[in-house]
Amino acid sequence: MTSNVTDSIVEWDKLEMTVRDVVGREPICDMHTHLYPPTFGTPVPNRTGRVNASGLMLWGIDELVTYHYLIAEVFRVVPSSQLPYETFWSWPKQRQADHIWQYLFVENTPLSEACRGILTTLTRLGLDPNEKSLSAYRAFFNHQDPDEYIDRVMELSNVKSITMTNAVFDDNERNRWLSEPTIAKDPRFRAVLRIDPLVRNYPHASEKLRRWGYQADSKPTPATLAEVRRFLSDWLDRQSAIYVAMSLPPEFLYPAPTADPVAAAGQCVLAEAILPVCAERRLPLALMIGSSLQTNPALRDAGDTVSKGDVPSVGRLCRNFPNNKFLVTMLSRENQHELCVTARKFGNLMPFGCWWFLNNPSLIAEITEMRFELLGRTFVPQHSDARILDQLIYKWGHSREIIAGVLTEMYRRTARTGRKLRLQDIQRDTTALFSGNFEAFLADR
Ligand code: RAT
Ligand code: ZN
Repeated sequence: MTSNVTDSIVEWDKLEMTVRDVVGREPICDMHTHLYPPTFGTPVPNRTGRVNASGLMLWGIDELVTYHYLIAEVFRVVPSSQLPYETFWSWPKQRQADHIWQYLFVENTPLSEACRGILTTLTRLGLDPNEKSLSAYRAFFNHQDPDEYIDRVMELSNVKSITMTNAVFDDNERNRWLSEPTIAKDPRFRAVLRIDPLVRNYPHASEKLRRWGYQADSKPTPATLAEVRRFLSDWLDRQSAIYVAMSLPPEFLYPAPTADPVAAAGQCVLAEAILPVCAERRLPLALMIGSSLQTNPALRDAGDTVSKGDVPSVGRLCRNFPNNKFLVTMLSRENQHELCVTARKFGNLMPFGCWWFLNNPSLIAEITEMRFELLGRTFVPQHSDARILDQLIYKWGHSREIIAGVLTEMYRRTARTGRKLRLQDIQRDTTALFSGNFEAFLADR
């Protein structure tokens, strides 16, 4: 684009079209997913024939349709009184997928965001979303090569970089890193060290640390904390992780209540091992706050829920650890305003994404508008949280559309004051929102 084009003032009646065009063309850096490259194995049948039952790279129709959001939804339509949870879980994945397709897509109108996502994905892949069974889709996916298919999905979703979630306390994942040191050399993917158990349940995590050769007592003594720091350093080096992450329960408080020894131990590990290691390496710590695990354990991965977290605790962490950088997302709608206000007070806090149960059009629009109003463009509006590769297509397709709509409205308000908007302003803001703010936060030393 020549400079006089980018310098040109965008006319009022072209504003929406221009914003949608710029936002649609902007490559995305997806800062939180649960996606993996093929080196981590894939359980999905495909034309390479390299199928690995415990593989972590999930993609294809059966994975898409059995996404845990849809499992929760199918039990609304066919409740456990008609189909016991254990019966559903005993079925092979294909049968589970057939059941979900039948009840959420064939016998009912797919209205929910997770259902609509499947339809968007199929359509963008050139498939007809009206099929009565999954067989035509299966035939399509069986003909894909996982590695080439990643390129196709990244192109369709216009995602330039995928950030993984590398859960080191998951034995399947951990063993893969240990047995194959070059496992994460795929330039399309970046690693993130995920360490929930260290803070959520340190005494339990310490048992694993001991098994792995770290002299970590179940109480966080000074010698133990040094060993936890050594463990973190080993894994940060092994993964070349770009940040450290954990999800925390709604009850998370800083400082931790002294009457709760597990929370107190977790806080000690956070304050004296995790945060110092992050500060020393200038790596952000991502806190994802508000997930209550297993409110209905029979639903397994679909059984978690949301409650309000404590935003003042986030503020206290930002204030007491000024040399740390915090990426924070909160699961409860009610926490969003306080989180924005806290971000106005602390430059080392970057709010990000509309997480999980917030990843719905009405809530993305509301939260994004509020963030613009309180923070200008200094936030990361969205991450996909995709667990299944193909979801990038719909999660980003849907979010781009909503963010472009909100951004247009913000520009209209600004333009109404008499301020002129140039194409380059729109381009600069869009790049900041979809990759620049995150990259700058990572790079800020
Ligand atoms: O959104 C999800 O798929 C959740 O199950 C969680 O994985 C959550 O995103 C997390 O990272 O803990
Ligand atoms: Zn996640």
